[in-house]
Amino acid sequence: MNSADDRRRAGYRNGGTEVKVSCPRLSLNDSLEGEVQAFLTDEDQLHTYDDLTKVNPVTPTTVLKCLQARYSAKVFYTHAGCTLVALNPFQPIPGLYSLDVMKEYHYAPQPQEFKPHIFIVAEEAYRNVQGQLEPVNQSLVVSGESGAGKTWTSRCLMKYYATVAVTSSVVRSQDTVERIEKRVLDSNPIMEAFGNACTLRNNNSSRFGKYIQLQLNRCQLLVGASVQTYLLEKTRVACQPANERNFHIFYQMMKGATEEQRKEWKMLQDQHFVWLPRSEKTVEEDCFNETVEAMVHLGIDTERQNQIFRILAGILQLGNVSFSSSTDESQPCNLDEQSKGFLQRAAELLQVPAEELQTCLKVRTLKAGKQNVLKPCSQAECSVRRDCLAKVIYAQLFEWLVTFINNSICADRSMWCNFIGVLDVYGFECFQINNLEQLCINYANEKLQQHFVAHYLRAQQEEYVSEGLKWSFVKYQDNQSCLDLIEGSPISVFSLLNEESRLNRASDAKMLRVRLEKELCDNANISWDKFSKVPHFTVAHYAGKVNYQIEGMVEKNKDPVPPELISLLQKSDNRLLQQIFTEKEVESQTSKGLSKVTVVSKFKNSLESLMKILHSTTPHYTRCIKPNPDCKPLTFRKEEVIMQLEACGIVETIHISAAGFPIRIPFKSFIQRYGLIAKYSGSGSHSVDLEADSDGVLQLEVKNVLRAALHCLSSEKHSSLVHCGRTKVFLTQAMLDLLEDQRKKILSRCAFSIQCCWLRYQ
Ligand code: AOV
Ligand code: MG
Repeated sequence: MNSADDRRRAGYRNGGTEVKVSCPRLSLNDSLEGEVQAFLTDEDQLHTYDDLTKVNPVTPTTVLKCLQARYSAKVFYTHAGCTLVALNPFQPIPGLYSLDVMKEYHYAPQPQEFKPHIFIVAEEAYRNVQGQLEPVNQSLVVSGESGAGKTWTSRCLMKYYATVAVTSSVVRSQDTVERIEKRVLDSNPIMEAFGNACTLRNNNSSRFGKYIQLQLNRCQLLVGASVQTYLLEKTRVACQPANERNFHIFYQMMKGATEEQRKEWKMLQDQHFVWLPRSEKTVEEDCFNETVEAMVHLGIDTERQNQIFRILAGILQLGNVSFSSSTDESQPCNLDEQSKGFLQRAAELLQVPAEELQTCLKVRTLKAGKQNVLKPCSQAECSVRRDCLAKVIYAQLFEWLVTFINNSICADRSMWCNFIGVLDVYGFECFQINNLEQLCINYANEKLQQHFVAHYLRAQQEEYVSEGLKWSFVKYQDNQSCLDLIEGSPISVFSLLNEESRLNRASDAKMLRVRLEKELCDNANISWDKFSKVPHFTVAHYAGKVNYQIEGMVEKNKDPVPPELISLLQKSDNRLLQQIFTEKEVESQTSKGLSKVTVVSKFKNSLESLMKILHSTTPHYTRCIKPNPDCKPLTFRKEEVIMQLEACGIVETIHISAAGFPIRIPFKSFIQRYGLIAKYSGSGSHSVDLEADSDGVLQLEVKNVLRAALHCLSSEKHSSLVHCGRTKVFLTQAMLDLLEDQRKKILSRCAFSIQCCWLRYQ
């Protein structure tokens, strides 16, 4: 017995037991109404069910009720077969993640016997790494919508390993032990400062996806880690949605800088920066020291820090530069006095020549043969170039930080043999307006869902096999057709988008719309509303339909960076800027490489590498659920939760279960309830292959009952509605109804006879 599924199968879990039977013997007191309730979960007991798949019947409604009952009882974790569902408490729960609790789960012979907890998942993965025959890498996939608790959960998992995977008796330099676990944990505040922001949905929303691999040596000790990030939302630097904020680091600097730093970074105490909007929410901004401390631990020295903060301060100054059109169209735009000052300061902080910066923002250099032709940009174009400069600097700085962190925490390949990966990615998104970002995010979720379903089906199939059932899920249709629509070849949304990006046509949105309609009309997963004013296409994802706006998609996919801006940054006296832009071959400059470097191509490639890693590991899924949109404690909004259960595939897996045999009744309970059918139907035996070959007494009795029941129905076809396993009977809902019907008939017949006897006796 090596896997968690095996242990669960063997009934190791406490609470939430199988089916309860309340009617063991035929008696006058048997109620004829609502008896099937005996097999269905008692609503008063719902909160005791530790596994949603054990609720009978397994339907979205019962699952929802169970989660609600548990949330009210302040129980936040529940298993759903091989998945863990984590409800966000939105308040600190004292002791839930304490060191003692970690130890309890870590040292327990069977942690699965304890209450569901994220530490069970952590510990299971930790034990699985060793494997029985050979070590197996593990992946912990954490998903859920914005604010559901993915990052919190990922941090919990990292803390768990940074605690249990270092307290070994193996003698090592204390210094190394402290340094590595601390450094791994210190990567969090840095990445969150630079990659998280306050949004409408979450005060600390991660604006990038992250996969961190915790590297373990032969003794299962944490010796290092490596981080891979995905799709940073760089547009936020220059454009923050209404009532949302820029990345935390800017606010931390504004609040935490010393007087001296403020002077150096040209940030006055209450200076207004256009790119630093204040939202109505109160946000924790006092983390500057923590971020700086983490930087120090990871080896970012004061000089480097200063280069980083000067760049960030330069970006803020850039945001205050605004352009006004020139009266003469052949002349570049103008800057008012204030903007000139901001531009000057931006140039000083970015350490580039101010004149050149101004020209780069206002004038485009076009190639005409061997000659360069200068063309003044319109007011709007100037703003686009300014934003583009800020975005490219921030994105490259973030990438540099991730590389630096990796160099600092990654162990030499010879030092580690296995890893546990933690994946914290954005969940399925469906907003009022969805564009390329949402298409990429939802595409990633489709990929993960496919992986999840395959894993889930395997687990289900394994249970059937261990019970001696031959049934298989061949009929189940997965989401491949949606993935084909998005990324398939030769024609898909991505391929058309890339082609339009390469063709560089003026009317790209119109062309894209026409081509999507014409070339993908056969795919059932895409549709259009021909009467809609805003051109869009609708994709039917596994989690629901999403409308994607076509306008702007091609441009976003091209993500062009004017080469003049890159050359300018390469000339910077800021050593860091110089380094990141010289080292980086800016791919978009070469038209040849364009198809490779479009946003979707890059994203598809990085996702494919991720999927390859996931496929090579044993996955563990945690689905975080946000019980209400206002982030309030103790508030459970059913409609919100069911939508999330749908979006994370729990409902889908419930449907898959339902496609098989959603009702599983242990032999003993089955006989107690339906034994009367064999006893009172007076039927002979009916030849049905019940598939089980074990000769257990209980199994024979079950077979007798089933024979009797099926004989009454005198129909062979019903035999496919039930399977007799080694320890349980597997039933479809239809079969359960039939058995209940028969039972009811027998009960009323008996009740009638007793009544007659009684009357006669009278
Ligand atoms: P997310 O990662 O899923 O959203 P977070 O992990 O940032 O969500 O969680 C949002 C907030 O919920 C946290 O800041 C905590 O205040 C609270 N929270 C989450 N889990 C717990 C818990 N187990 N106990 C107490 N409070 C919790 V996003 O990154 O926006 O998709 O991008
Ligand atoms: Mg997050």
